[in-house]
Amino acid sequence: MARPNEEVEALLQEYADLVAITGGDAFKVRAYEKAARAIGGYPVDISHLDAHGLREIPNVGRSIADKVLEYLRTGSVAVVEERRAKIPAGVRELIAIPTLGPKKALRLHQDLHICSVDELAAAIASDALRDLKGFGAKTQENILHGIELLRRTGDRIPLHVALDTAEEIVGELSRVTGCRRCAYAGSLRRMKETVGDIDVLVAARASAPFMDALTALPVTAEVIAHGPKKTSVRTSRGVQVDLRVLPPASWGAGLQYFTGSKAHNIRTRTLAVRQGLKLSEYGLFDVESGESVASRTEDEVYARLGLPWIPPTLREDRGEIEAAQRGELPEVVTERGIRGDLHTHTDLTDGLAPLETMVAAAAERGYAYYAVTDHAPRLYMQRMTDEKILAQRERLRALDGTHHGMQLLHGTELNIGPDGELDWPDDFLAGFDLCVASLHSHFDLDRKAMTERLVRACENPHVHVLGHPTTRLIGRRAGVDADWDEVFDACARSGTALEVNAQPDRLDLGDEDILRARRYGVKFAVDTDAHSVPQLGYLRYGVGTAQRGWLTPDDVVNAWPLSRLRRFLRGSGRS
Ligand code: DGT
Ligand code: CA
Ligand code: CA
Ligand code: ZN
Repeated sequence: MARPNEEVEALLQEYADLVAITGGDAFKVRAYEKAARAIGGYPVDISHLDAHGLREIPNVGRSIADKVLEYLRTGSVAVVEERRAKIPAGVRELIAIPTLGPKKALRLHQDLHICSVDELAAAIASDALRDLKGFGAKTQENILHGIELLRRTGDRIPLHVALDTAEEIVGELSRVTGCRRCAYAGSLRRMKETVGDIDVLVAARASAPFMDALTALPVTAEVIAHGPKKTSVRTSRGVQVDLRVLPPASWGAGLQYFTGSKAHNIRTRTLAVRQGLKLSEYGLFDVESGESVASRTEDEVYARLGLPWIPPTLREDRGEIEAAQRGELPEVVTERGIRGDLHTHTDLTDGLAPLETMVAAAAERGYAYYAVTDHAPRLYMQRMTDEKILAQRERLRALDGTHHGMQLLHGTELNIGPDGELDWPDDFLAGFDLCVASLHSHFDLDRKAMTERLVRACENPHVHVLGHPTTRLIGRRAGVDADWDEVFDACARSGTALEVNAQPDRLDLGDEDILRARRYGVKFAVDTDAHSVPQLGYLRYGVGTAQRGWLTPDDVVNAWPLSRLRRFLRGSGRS
């Protein structure tokens, strides 16, 4: 398809969404949607057409043709810009939820200032829709279901959806009489960014009570297979769950086997064979005598293979077996090892909670320090001004140290312009303790321009963290195209940390990119980018991803004591 056609299709679809969400008439919305599809599917490059040619496209009348011409001539359309300015981009995301119409989306925005799907999910979780007319329990349930549908990425389930389900199921099965151990295994235990299905293991003498319990759980919508060794169900969210019950003596071997990955298991089995042993989900056996030599704990199984215990997040056959044999496994960063969050928002821009609430919640997590990084002026929906951010700084300074001694850093999330330029002049930037710089627009520059843009932003001495570097959205948007080796090298040289953004639909950088960036000696920041209190809890997904990228506390600037972090922020982190 010709590129201008695609661009105009997206623009008209966006206009339709904007009209719908601002309560415009349904006829107009449909007219723009139809025209969008027609132009997208039109076989001729529309940039070669005049007004007459455009109107030959089905569903394109004069008014739409005029807007297309305006776009082709100037690169934008005035009425679209006007509507855009009225509505945060995130609200448009809301009407993508299959069970939520534009009217309701608008209400959520106007009455509760909800601007994204994640915020909506958090609002429902915290019962914030309680008093909103037309949003009864049933409606909320439908919306949650719609959010799940939206988040499902192909056949694979996002990590956080799977984790919620798995924890609920493990909680239920742990209460069944006779349960010795219960845990989830598989790709979920390895914290992969999406999982195919959930593998749950139980250690018990009798399997039937657990198999029956799983099929009877409220979340179970359908029983796929029901047997003594394995039972598979599908939940109401469409997630498949495999339950296996193991004899207690086989727990360690079973957990090791079903945690995988398959590639890792092939390596451990080969190690076993070389020692005259056989490794299965039931144990590690001596081939000659048939006797079990290790099976109760994973530790025991790995030890008998001549290895230290390997963290599940490393079990991908990406060098962990060799590192373990050499005694050089990384001591991966843990959630407890993170001393502060360096990328968070408040209701001064698109966050849900006021500064005071976010700070109090962060302190509850036991952080030693915490940075507030609201959006900068260029993201003009957020209406940031110098006065507003300076007033926030005053409020923040007054709160500094008042919650369990937690130290506050005043920061901002800058927008990297098309040429790598930033929102504020250097002297203003110098007033911040910390600057995150991120891409929020112009995602389709060519590789060379994108690389230069990112490198230029990183080289600004006031930029400390490159936020969600690739800007991918898992299952929805690929990352931008850049020469990442060059960007990573620039980050290492300029002392700019790469973010591991913990938003579960971002996880950006992802594990593979982290592994690649690490080789340049780059430092990282594992941040939640929280827009609400519950999102501070997203940290676990960022830490899981950081572990999959083999990061240690030394690699992660927000695992450092504040004094070392401050040196890094002042620039002595630069080499
Ligand atoms: P997923 O569900 O696609 O995200 O990925 P996994 O890793 O959870 O894979 P799954 O659910 O098919 O199996 C769970 C674990 O069980 C897997 O990681 C390793 C182990 N496993 C399953 N089938 C095999 C197999 O044929 N050979 C070996 N060595 N291990 C297996
Ligand atoms: Ca699985
Ligand atoms: Ca499975
Ligand atoms: Zn942010």
